Amino acid sequence: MSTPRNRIRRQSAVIAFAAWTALFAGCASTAPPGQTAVADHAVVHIAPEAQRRLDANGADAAMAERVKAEFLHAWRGYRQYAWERDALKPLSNTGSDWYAQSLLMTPVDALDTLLIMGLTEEADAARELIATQLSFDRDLDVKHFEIVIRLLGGLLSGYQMTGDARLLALADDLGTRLLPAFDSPTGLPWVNVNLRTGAVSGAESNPAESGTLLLEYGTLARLTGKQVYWDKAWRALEATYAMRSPIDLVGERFDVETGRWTQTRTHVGARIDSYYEYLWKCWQLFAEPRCKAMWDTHIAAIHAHVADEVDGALWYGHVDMTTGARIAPRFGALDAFFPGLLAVSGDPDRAARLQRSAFSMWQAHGIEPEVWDYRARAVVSPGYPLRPEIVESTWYLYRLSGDTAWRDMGRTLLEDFVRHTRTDSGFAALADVVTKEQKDEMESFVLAETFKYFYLLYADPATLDPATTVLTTEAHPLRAIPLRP
Ligand code: DMJ
Repeated sequence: MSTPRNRIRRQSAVIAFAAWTALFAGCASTAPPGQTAVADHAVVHIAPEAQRRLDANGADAAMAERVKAEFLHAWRGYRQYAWERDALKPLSNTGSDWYAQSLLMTPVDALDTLLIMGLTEEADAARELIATQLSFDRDLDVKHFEIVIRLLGGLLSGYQMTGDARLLALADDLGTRLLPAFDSPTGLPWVNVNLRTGAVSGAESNPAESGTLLLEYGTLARLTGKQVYWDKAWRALEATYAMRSPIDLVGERFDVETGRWTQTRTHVGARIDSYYEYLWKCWQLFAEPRCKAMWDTHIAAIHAHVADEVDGALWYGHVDMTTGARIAPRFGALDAFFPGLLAVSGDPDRAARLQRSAFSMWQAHGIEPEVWDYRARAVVSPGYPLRPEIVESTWYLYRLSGDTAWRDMGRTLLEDFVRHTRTDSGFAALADVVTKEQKDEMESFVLAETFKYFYLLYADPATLDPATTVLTTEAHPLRAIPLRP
């Protein structure tokens, strides 16, 4: 029914969409000849009844403002106590760096969240800092995977949303400096690469680190016209897939020089998680059918061997990649991204069931642990570094169904999160979710991901459409434009 309230909601949705499209204007003209936008390629479908519910619900403005205020609390803490450093230490009110010199992790990771929340002044300050102070000409051995997902991803989304060519130039310079990481006998990337010399180290890697690269390098290839970025990341992805077991699963660790597994335990969590995520999202972003085929192979095997039913609840545990034999009933904060991936890839029933399981893990102590034994319902690893994954899944479930039960779940998550982790200057990781003892750490992904997903859950749904915009594993939004025609 067309009530004045609904009309206003629709109008604000149109305005928000126009604003989002404008944010991405910088990338609109950069597609090489013969390449087209992929609105008709959309592989994420929002059912008409879900869309009606989303339109009727609109924004929960009070909750969105509350999230924004909490985000600003942390951002201002970073500005006051840790400006120009990699991260804020939220108990001692100082800054910390990953390496001998800062690479501005927090501003680069947080820039697109500032833009999405409409915090223009703060976003401009962050962008000027990045454009004028960030240099990758440094004698630093950096973690290839982390630098790709946090910095390369953040620079690319920042460029696409602002059109600021300085961010693309930084991304291109960074990409060039990172490429030696792929110079192993197998094409699987070394763990570490020196930004100035290209020296590499760290032979024992894992599928997440070799398979969570294509969204960023592929987008960089499209924006710069340098095919080498796509080719290197593609070879690493294919090499990872080629190592799958006869039952189509991948293990937890391998050697990049030999291409042999050094740990054959498998699951959907740490060291594997985002490899699966990028197979689906590669299909979504680049319309690359080989990614879809790899995804189809793996997801069937995951349901066949990794899924576990316990007292009517769905979990995904730890099994052997070769035999499928069960090893341990373990799930955790990182695994909690999987309901979101199931939802966006078109499996809403399993997604909802697994999300309820993950929420039960959260509720056991009012904050989720890093690792949880879902049979004994006991904490295995007690830390909580303010991870976003369970919030990410809550957003996907809401955004694809319009069911406000997920917003209610998100409210509990937010209240618990703020109650147990807020400090005078930001939010502190927990050393132990049982005792709630805090640690002097606030990872950059708190501002890149955790608060972004909380905000999207309550903002106008037109703020970000998951059918046309792909969020990287670090929640950096990239537009769905293919690499090839
Ligand atoms: C982030 O850096 C990314 O989401 C990554 O894929 C997994 N770990 C953290 C957040 O928990």
